Amino acid sequence: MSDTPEYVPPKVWTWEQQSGGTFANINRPIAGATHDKDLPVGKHPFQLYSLGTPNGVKVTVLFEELLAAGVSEAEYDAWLINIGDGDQFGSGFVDINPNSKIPALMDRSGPTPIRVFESGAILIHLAEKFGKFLPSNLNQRPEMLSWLMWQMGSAPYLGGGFGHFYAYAPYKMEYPINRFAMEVKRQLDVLDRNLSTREFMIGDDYTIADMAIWPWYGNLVLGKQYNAGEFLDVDSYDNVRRWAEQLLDRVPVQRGRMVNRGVGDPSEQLLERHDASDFDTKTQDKIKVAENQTS
Ligand SMILES: N[C@@H](CCC(=O)N[C@@H](CS)C(=O)NCC(=O)O)C(=O)O
Repeated sequence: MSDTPEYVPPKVWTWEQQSGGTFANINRPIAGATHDKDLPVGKHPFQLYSLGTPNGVKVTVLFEELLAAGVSEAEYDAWLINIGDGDQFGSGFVDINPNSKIPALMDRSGPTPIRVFESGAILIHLAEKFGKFLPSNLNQRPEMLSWLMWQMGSAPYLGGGFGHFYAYAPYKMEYPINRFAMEVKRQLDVLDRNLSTREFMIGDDYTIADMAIWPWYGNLVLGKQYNAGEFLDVDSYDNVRRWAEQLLDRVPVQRGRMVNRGVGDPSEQLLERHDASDFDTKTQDKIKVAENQTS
């Protein structure tokens, strides 16, 4: 091993705040709220408190897909939770998600508001509520749930494991980068083999399993995650790439990935979404950018 001297764990672990790395300022070993802060409530039946990270994008893609499919009851307000500023530790947010992670949803469509946290639970709740983006054949429901749960269990190896050590850790460490690169490439191969015989994750039906997997592994093979496309040789996963591009061609996916996004091309960022017309302003911005580039 070429990097750091061997670490000898102490008898009892203690919290070293100065451990470094991106996001070190928000990581702490204690749950619960750090400050009082009520959450805003908009006019729509669904109030989403989120950020345009892969876990957040799963849910905004589903909302945009539902609206595009004509489910007008799925109108939503998407409020920005800036995790870098610690918004996830505000009392109002913790009331909805005791785990202090985005995305968190309040379903205010009925007489009693219902909280839902964990992106997979939110996807299932909405898909079941509106009877959309679930398999048309009931026998395929276990297959859909299997891939959805596969995503929920696998992505932490990609994000918390590979992404953390490759992109966010204070210095590069060979052992964890090797360990997690190996696992992520195995996961990509799992997807590639599945998508070699199927158009979507479970076959002919586009479901919430695709919407859950795309923001993580789709973005990875499109070279949009951790700047690691070349390192992981993502171009070798032809079937995942074909599927990822196919999803990116969908307008609701393009819209969903803009919502609560605060990084990248400004014309692709919609910090908060309260109305379908919010996207039109962004389209105008894009046209202006294109016109300036050609003039
Ligand atoms: N299993 C959760 C994971 C959610 C999650 O990790 N969210 C991250 C952003 S992608 C977060 O809110 N991090 C804030 C923090 O760790 O304090 C889900 O799928 O909803």
